[in-house]
Amino acid sequence: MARIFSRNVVEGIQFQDVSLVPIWERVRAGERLGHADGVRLLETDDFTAVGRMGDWKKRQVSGDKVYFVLNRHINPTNICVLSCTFCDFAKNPGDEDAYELSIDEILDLLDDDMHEVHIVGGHHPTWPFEYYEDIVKAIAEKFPAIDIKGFTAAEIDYFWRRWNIHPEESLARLKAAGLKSMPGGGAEVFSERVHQLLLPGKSDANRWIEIHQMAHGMGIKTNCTLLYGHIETLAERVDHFMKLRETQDESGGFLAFIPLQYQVGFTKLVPRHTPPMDDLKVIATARLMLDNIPHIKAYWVMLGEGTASLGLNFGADDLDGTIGRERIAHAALADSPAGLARQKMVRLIRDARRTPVERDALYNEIEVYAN
Ligand code: V47
Repeated sequence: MARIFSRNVVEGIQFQDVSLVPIWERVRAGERLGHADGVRLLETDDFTAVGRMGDWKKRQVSGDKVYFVLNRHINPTNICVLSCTFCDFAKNPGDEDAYELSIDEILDLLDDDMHEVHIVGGHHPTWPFEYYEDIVKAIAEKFPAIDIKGFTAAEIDYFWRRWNIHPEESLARLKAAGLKSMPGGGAEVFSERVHQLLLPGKSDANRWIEIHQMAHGMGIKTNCTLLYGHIETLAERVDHFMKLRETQDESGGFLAFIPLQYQVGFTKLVPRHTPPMDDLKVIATARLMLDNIPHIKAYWVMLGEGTASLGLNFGADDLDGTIGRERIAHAALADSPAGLARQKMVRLIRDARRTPVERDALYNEIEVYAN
């Protein structure tokens, strides 16, 4: 029997799933979406309509532009006191593949062309806080043109738990040393159920939010993330979006949201990673729900280059950066390359029929690559 599709075209979008039409009407009217809307967007098979809505919303914010940055991810150590069940990166001291980078080794990974360094590492059992401060100082001194984006809220909380250095103090000292912004990692999923199952012992949702709000209050911009595609439910993903949106209403310092697709690696919480259709719906739903966060990244390292480039038509306006030698996703067997050249970033963005814009960590434009 022939399958009959409805032919509902509303304001330029053809809907196969007519339950999305009221959502589209609210998006066009500039109204906030609710929890049920978010779940509907993630559930539906009409992913092209979801993508068109996400793209429309993206264009309201950044037009045709898609940002990228010449950057380098540096993970100073993989030695970590935690054993989060989704993480392949963390090692114990003495493990064959455990490593610790010296400040000179870190400086050797950077060069003058770069505009951002992203620093995230394990919760090291004995490295004093001053070592992190010295890393930031040394980079700021040798490479004044590189914006330093470093330390997840979970690491800032660990400095408190391990060394009794209050987050306000560690953030102030890191800022004085040269820290410009903070990455969004460590948020995982703001669900107490998931937290208990996957990361007991790591700082929880309230603490993550508190530290980001503290940073915002001190003029430090931050990013935010969601780790999805493991044991979380669709409703828990949407709860997470709503909490991020509330946080941003209050303190306003999030620059970008990055959906992190769970890399199955050796931890295998689920048999396979999420299919591209789900990744694209997560990007579009984030764009539509997070109406107060300006940038949404399609993180090519975890999504792969193809899905990331498609994500630029589903509401994402940022491809992150060239990255250099990424270790967290690659420890979990990500099959993307470890880094991409500037020309490759430009090509992925042009493939998506968008205008590449090179930026710094704070989204100041460095160069627009006219098409
Ligand atoms: O905090 C760990 C996650 C994060 C796995 O702010 C995993 O601009 C997937 O936060 N599969 C680090 N994810 C990456 C991160 C990030 C990346 C790019 C840009 C920005 C930004 C932030 O990766 C960790 C954790 O949430 N993670 N293991 C895994 N198996």
